[in-house]
Amino acid sequence: MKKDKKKINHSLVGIIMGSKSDWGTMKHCSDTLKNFKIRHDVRVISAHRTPQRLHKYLKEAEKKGIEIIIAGAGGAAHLAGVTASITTLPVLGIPIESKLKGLDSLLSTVQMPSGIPVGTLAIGKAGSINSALLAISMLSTRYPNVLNKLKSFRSKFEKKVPNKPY
Ligand code: RP5
Repeated sequence: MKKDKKKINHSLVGIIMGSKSDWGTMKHCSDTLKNFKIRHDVRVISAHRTPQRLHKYLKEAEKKGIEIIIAGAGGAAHLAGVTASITTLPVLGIPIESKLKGLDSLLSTVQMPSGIPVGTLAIGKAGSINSALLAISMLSTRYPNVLNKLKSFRSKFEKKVPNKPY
């Protein structure tokens, strides 16, 4: 169902990350959403360090009208998977770079057994930016103003690519 042009006064996206140390990566996600003027909130929530905070946050997120959760975590990165097991909101996962260059984070996030999906993006900054762009794309099917901004972004993006490599 398309949303009308009424101003949206609540966050549409919730960004969560396992540690404050993930912010350097997750900031790119927040900045991308800001560029599209998509309201979002940002929290440090860990699946293993603050499990109660995670449950409380997701309960409130659903009530507050958040539509998509983006979860970044590194190492044994189960935050996105645990989040997806608690909520029916779509969950996008960002593997954070780690001592193993993020390969551990990637496999921990992407290898969900069938039944509880996590839409996993690339390791690090690229994944962080793309998670925001994917969330924007998902929102664009319901919010015509978001669709217009996305189309304009894509058109500018294409123009930035040079025709020749030299
Ligand atoms: C994970 O452990 C976090 O998502 C972070 O990427 C990693 C390291 O956390 P810190 O030790 O830096 O707090 O849970």
